[in-house]
Parts: sequence; structure tokens; C-alpha cells
Amino acid sequence: MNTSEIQALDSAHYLHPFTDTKDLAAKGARVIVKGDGIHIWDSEGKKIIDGMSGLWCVNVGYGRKELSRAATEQMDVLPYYNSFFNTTNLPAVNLAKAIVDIAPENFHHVFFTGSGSEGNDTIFRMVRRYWDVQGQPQKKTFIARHNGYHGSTVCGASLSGMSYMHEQGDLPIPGVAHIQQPYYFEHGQGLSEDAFGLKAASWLEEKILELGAEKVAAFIGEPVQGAGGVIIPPRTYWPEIQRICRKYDVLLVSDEVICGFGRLGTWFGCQTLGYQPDLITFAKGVSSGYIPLGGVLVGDKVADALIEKGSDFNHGFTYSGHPVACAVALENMAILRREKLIERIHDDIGPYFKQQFEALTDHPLVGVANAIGLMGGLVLMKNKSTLQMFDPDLGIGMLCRRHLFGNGVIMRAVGDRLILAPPFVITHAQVDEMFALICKCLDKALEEIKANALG
Ligand code: PXG
Repeated sequence: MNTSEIQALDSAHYLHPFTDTKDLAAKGARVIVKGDGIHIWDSEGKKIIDGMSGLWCVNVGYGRKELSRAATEQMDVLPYYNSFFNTTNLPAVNLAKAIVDIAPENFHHVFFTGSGSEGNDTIFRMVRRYWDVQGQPQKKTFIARHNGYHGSTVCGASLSGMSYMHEQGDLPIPGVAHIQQPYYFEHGQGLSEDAFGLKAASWLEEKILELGAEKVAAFIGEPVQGAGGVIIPPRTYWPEIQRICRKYDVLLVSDEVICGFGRLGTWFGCQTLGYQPDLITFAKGVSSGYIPLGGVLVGDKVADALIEKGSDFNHGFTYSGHPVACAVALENMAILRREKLIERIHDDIGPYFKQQFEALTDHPLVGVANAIGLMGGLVLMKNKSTLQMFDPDLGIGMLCRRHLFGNGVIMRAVGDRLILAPPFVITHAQVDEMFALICKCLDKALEEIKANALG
């Protein structure tokens, strides 16, 4: 099939996630046909640098034969068995142990799911069950953040703080409250970053007091917000959030679907940002996206109570502990260790990426640019000296993204923030090439903005 035939079938039958189907049918979807290392190719043979690691997940890069081999070998032996009704399987047991071995010290148990959304749904039910068995069934409410992302199931979308998701289907469900995000550029004017971090954390305390601590079950947040546009909190934020959670006996949930498994240069983002959560959601990087897998690391406080007092936890999925997914994840973790990919983000490629990313502020379109580990976000501005933004209706972020995609590098646009999270295997030379291309694309975008008098 040629590209237009694939596109015709695509728009006739395939409903895409988070997509305006009519609009896509008019344009035709980009057909991605293969990948190798940090590159993907489309059906027209165009080679593209995948600056987003797929969707924040292909961390060890494309084309890893070790992972396809691990899947095939496991499929040949045992393609599926469930973990319900007193059964288990070797890859799931081994993976649970391997994850506990690299987890912060207060974690000894793992619950497997098929995705990050299912992980957060699991946490929602597990936390409520925990407070039930603790004799505090009224502690039900979750506090999350505006512009946080926790998935697209009813519960995941409710915990997420995206108004465009809440508008569809009467969300959030009862028992979910939101506070403002720790976005210094938007809310921190006039304060030092450290002072702003404490202020943003104090919004949690205010919300707990407003709702009544006896009703608040947990606080959930991403160490660094990913889908919200790579919002990096000030370093004072998370330790203060932890202090507040402990003070009011509120469980602390770290949603590490993006930051977990190395993206910030430590196995988990909470280790980089200096806090000790009670529960951790993971997905994406656990299997480098080669196969769907997610789960929850359950801290001792919750696990011990559930095991001691909980009897059955009536929750789980057909694919919880899927042997093929777990076998792939085990091999993925072996690659991360063997090639020291996480240490490399911490000591070498991470700092280099950050330096190059933050140097994008030399470009006339870029007002602010911040990176941590191997993820970065920048703000496009109409006038840098006055911090004047573009009219959001002009869609300048998408305009830039079109130039980037068209010229061979994928960045994502979140409003007028552009974000980047390349595979861990990116080399220094590839970082140089990627940023040179980004600058060229931003030049072209600026020309278009000027030519159309958008600026
Ligand atoms: N939590 C976080 C922090 C995520 O980033 C999920 C939960 C849900 O995971 P699943 O596997 O159910 O998708 C995610 C997913 C984007 C984008 O636009 C990000 C995600 C998913 C789709 C789009 O950046 N993250």
C-alpha cells in the first residue's frame, strides 16, 4: 500500500486518541513505518529524529533485538497466564523483585497493570481500601494539580488537571480536588524560585484545611509534569509537599509514568527531587514502550496494612503480570544497567542536553528554557524583553511543531511551550545535530510568523 492508501484506510476506520478525526482525515496521518536508535522513518522514506522517545517511552531506543528476542522466547514457553486465583509466573516474580531492588528503600511490593492509567486507578482504589482497613473510611479525597496528567480512564482523567478533558463526560468524579501547579513562569512573578516552591506547596496545606484533613486520602503529582509541558518545580517544592502530607496524615503518591526508570538521571524522579512517596505509579519506561506494561510500587506502610488487615483486594486486570510484558521489562532493565544509561543521564548526556537546551534562549522566539535529566520545556514568546506571549489563538506552538516535524525532528507543542525528551541512547553528536536542526526550524517558524504579521 502506498501512503495515500494507508491514509484513506486510516481515516475510514481508525479513531485516534486525542484527535480531531475530521481534521486528520483532511490532512492525512503521518505513517511511521520503522525505527532504529533515536530515529524513525515515515512511509515516504523520510528519516526523523524522535525527540519525544515515541510518547516519553522508547528510552533504550528503537530496534533493540534483545527485547524482541526476550518477547519471542517467553511467548514460545508461556505466552500468557493470569495472576488471579492463587497462580503466578516466573517473569512477573522476577520483575517484581528487580523493581523492588532499585526502588527507594521503603518499597517491597509491586502491583502490575497494563498501563499508567490503570496504575493510577489501582492507586485510587488501593488508597481508599487502605484507609478503610485503618478504620478511617471517610478519608477518601485525592488532591491533584491543575495541568497534571494521570491518564485517560475515568479515574485517570479525573485526577488529571486538564480542563479540556474534564469538559467531556462530567469529570472529575466526586472525591477529587485540584490545586494550582508549581509553574514559576506563570505564578511566581516577584518571588525567588525557592520562595515560590514553598508558596506553591502551601496551596496543598490550604486545600487540606479547606476539605478537612480527616477527609483527605492522598496527594498525587508527577515529579516533573510531562504532558503539561515539562513544568519543573523549584527544588523547595517537593520536600515541603512531603512535610505537609506527613503533618496531616495524607498519603503521598508520585506518578512516575514519565520520570520513572531513569529519565531524570535516577531510577525514580522522587530520588532526584528529594522526597519519599508512599506509592509510585510506573509504566512507559519500564518496558521502553516495546510492550504495554504499567504498575504500582506500594510502600511498606500501605502494603503492610493491606496484607495484615485487608483480606482480598478486589481489583486486577487480565494482563496484570503478563509474562511476555514482564520478560521484556526485565531485559529492558538489564539494558539500562548494562549500558549504564541512567548514570549517563546523571553525569554526562543529561548535563550536556541541559546546557544545549537552555542555550535555546539565544533564539529570538525562546523566552524561557529549562531542562532536567533528559527532558526540557521552553516558552515561545512574542517579545522576550517584556515577556509578552503570543495570542494563544494563533497556535504558534503548533506552527513551530509543523516546521520541526517537516524538517526531521519531533518536539511536542503544549500550547506555546515546546517540549523535548529524547531516547537515553542519544549521543553528543546527535544532541548537537538535533539542536542545530531545532534552531533552523525556529528560524523558519520566525520567518513565517513575520511574513504573516503574526508577531
Ligand atoms: N501518568 C503520567 C504522568 C503520564 O504521563 C499516564 C499517567 C497514563 O499512562 P497511559 O499508559 O495510560 O497512557 C501518563 C501518560 C502527552 C501524553 O501528550 C502523555 C501521556 C499519554 C499520552 C499523551 O505528552 N502520558
